Amino acid sequence: MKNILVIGAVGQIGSELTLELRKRYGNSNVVAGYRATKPTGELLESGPAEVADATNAQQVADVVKKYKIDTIYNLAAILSAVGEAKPLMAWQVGIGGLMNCLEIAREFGCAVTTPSSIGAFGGGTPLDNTPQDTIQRPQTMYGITKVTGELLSDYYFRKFGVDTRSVRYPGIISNVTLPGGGTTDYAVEIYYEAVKTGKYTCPLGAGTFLDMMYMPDAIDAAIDLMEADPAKLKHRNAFNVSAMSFDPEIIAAEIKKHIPGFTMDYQVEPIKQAIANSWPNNMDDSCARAEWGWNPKWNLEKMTVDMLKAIREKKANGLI
Ligand code: AKB
Repeated sequence: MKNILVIGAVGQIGSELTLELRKRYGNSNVVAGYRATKPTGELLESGPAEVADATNAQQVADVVKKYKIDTIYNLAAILSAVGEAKPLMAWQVGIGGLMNCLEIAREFGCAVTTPSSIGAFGGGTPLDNTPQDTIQRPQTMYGITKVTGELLSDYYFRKFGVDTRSVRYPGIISNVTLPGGGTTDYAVEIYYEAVKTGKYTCPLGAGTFLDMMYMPDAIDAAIDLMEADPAKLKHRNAFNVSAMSFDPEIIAAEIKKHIPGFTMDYQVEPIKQAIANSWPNNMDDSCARAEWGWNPKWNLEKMTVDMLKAIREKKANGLI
């Protein structure tokens, strides 16, 4: 990777991934691609930023040509809960955007990574220790775009030699940019509410186990996979990766260790609950470990300390 374009650079993952890529590959070599919201602060000041809407092939191609891009991180997506409200938009962004990236990558010789997700599972997938290769019949539009994305990415690799690789992310927990419209967002919101108000109303019921990961591990996964020796990759799109699995009771109990007065109640949102019920409780990520050395560093205990510290700082600085 020499010249990198991050599409979706102002989003939850993009805002942190872009800065980490700049640290590792040089500020001027990583372009922050955005659609409607221009980057601000360090993201804008530390390197190039360009309008690059994944659904606009010309815009993306122009940026790829201008900066001699060799690697595209395509993070444009409509997450699972919003995807159920806006299925056509979810398809247009998820698959229209991906097809543009794949075609541009074919023409200009770029590598492409488009994260898949636990959303790619469902409809008969074994939910415990979910295998790398298993049944994928998701019933959400988000999941359908993720499975289709995995297949298209494999197709472009086999048919045209485009270097496509990706991970299946679990819920990503972070404290820089909020997620939006996902089923796993509760695991971010709970920390903010714990610090701001000391209480949280959870949209998923007790006993709903889901895979999760702290942002630093998510960023390492994205970069390490793109740096991996291709000769060692038996799989490509997409690798199960996980760092922890918990339900709302477990994360709430962990927060309570630091904020003893914290309380949580439940108001289950049926659409989110149905989605969560169809997703793995915990994935088997042994292929990622064996093929490219995946090894997460953060568990629930360590992450909780770090999340609460960061959010308390935001509160002290009047940012939340
Ligand atoms: C969502 O909840 O939609 C996402 C995901 C797990 O892909 N965070």
